[in-house]
Amino acid sequence: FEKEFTLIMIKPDGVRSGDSGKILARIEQEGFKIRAMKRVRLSLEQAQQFYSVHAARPFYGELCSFMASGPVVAAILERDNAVQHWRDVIGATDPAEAAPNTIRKLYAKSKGENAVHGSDSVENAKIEAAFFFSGLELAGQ
Ligand code: DAT
Ligand code: MG
Repeated sequence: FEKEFTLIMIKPDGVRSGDSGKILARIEQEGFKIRAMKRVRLSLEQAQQFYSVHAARPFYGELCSFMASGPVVAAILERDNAVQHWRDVIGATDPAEAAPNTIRKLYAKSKGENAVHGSDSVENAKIEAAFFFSGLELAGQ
């Protein structure tokens, strides 16, 4: 990619509530290029692997079963400052604390079911992109 990228997900609650289209429109309004995208349902084991950094946290079990409860939309988004810009667009983890007009303020229900994911660093964006997408899927992007 020419610019920075981040790995995002529309989580099962966002897909279930029919907000995927609005979130994808927001992605393009914010100047991101969608470089790869897929809709997949994670197994419990895959959710546990994706969130393994949180394995010791008390909410880990609940988080992983929620993430495996229905399909997610995963995408690689490219833009200047992609990681931080997406974190700004989604807002705080807890929608009650998220700024006005952020995706979590608009669409999330709770701290646990908060509509979207975003990588927290450029390094983790690479790891998370490789979790969802193969080199073949990214070739020619
Ligand atoms: P973020 O998704 O904003 O990067 P995180 O990495 O701290 O937040 O946590 C990952 C996910 O775990 C988060 O999106 C929702 C869930 N989670 C975090 N803190 C929680 C809590 N206190 N109670 C329930 N779920 C929580
Ligand atoms: Mg995080």
